[in-house]
Amino acid sequence: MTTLYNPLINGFHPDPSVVEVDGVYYLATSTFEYLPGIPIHRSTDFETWELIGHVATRRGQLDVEEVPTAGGAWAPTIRHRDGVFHLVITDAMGRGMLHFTAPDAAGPWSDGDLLRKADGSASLDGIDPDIAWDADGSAYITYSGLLLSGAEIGTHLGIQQVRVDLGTHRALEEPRSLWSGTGGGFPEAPHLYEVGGRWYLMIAEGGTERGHGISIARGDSPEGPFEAAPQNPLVSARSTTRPIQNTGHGDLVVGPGGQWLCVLLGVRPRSMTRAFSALGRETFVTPVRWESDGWPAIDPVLLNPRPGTRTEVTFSPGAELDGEWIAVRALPSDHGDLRSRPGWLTLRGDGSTLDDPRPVFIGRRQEHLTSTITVRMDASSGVGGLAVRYDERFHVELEAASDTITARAVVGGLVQTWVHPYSGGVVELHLDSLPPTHAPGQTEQLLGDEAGGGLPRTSDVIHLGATIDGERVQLAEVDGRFLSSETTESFTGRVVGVYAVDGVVAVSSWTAEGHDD
Ligand code: 6LW
Repeated sequence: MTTLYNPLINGFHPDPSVVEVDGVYYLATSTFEYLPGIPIHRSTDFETWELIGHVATRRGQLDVEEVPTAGGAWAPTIRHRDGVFHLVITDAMGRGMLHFTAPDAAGPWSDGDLLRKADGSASLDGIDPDIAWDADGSAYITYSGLLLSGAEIGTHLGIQQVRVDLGTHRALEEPRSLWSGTGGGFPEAPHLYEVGGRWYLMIAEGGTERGHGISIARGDSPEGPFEAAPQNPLVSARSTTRPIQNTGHGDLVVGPGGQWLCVLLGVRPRSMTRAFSALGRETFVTPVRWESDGWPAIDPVLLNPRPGTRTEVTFSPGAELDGEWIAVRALPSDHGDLRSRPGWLTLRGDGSTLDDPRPVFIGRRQEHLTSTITVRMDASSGVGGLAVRYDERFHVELEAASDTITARAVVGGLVQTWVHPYSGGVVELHLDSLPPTHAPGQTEQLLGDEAGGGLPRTSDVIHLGATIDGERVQLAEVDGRFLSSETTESFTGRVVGVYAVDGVVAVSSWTAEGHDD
């Protein structure tokens, strides 16, 4: 019996799509302006997932170097046919709608071909492409007709579909409109499945926030017409107090033992009714049953976190940066150098800061609601530190310079700093995300009983500290709601990383420990 852990993949991993090939599952998620883009996780049992590679590992596959924040790699569909993996995605505000292929899901993947309109003039207009083939081998691209450029930016044309020639990557016809849900906003994330001789069109609707849900319709052909299921939405956490909210944008697969499963995105908000999701959108899974009337039923998404983890990263000579490192509009290898100083990760500042679109920053997703991260850093020849970021406008950091350590919170353009003197040299920096408590002076984090318990009033509290000459000092505490997907209005999530502003900054170890109890 498979244990379905939830989250299935912890940390910023939205818009999951999954395919089964010879009993092995391959799952892809969105990465927006981060590189490498589009991680592929593999599992043989749906319990243990391993990061095996990324689709976008080379410059030019995605045009994210210049995309605005929240642009870039949006919502993949991964499929497999005749020995080839196919992945379609939108490089939003970048290249457009793309088709990648690879013989092995671990990569290398192709450069990516633009899926063009029938006249060849430009990319198909829309997001969230699905790829499916009918019995004759015709390839269908079904997508969400949200316009992301031009005078009519923001206009939504509903769910659209074209047949494409995968040789020329041109549409073979003008887009047709398909069933677009039960009336919820943002019909998106369409996937087409042929099951038992019928075609099912599953979509997300209601927007990717609290109203999110999944609905389905069916017809005799991939082109429709489609008849809506009477029980839509099949899954949604809207108007519930479930710990996993915003559930939607899913993909179906036959899991181990023939059990149908739906992978989907969700968030784990904490606090009272207006709650905050520190980590952003993560990947979850839930069982699917086919009823006798030929409609699928999707179970509510139940919380079932894995045990906590401890990750230690050292930078031994000859090693490469592992695949969990990501960078903003750049590859981690553009910033992180393991050769100059053996045993250390060296970053060279170029004057840019975390407020800039391309900071000298490499990081890893915050994976747990309770998380402590420590780095050992030498900033004796530069200025740099340890940061948690959502984007350029929302970040919190500890920054070491020659004679000071500065804690800084940047929240939508508002800046607060706390400065602590030190004598320079190697320092340990600590960035902890802890549950709200009744710590002295922190009673505002809870509502209710002063003696203990009480209702949390935020997602978490970010503690910023440093160990200097063997002594730990606490520089600041920052309310975690300021770095949540709700406050930042972000499609991404928390990424914690090291950065350099000026000169040379080196890191000898990274330790991340956390749990979701
Ligand atoms: C994605 C859309 C959505 O393209 O958010 O929740 C967008 N779903 O389907 C970005 O992830």
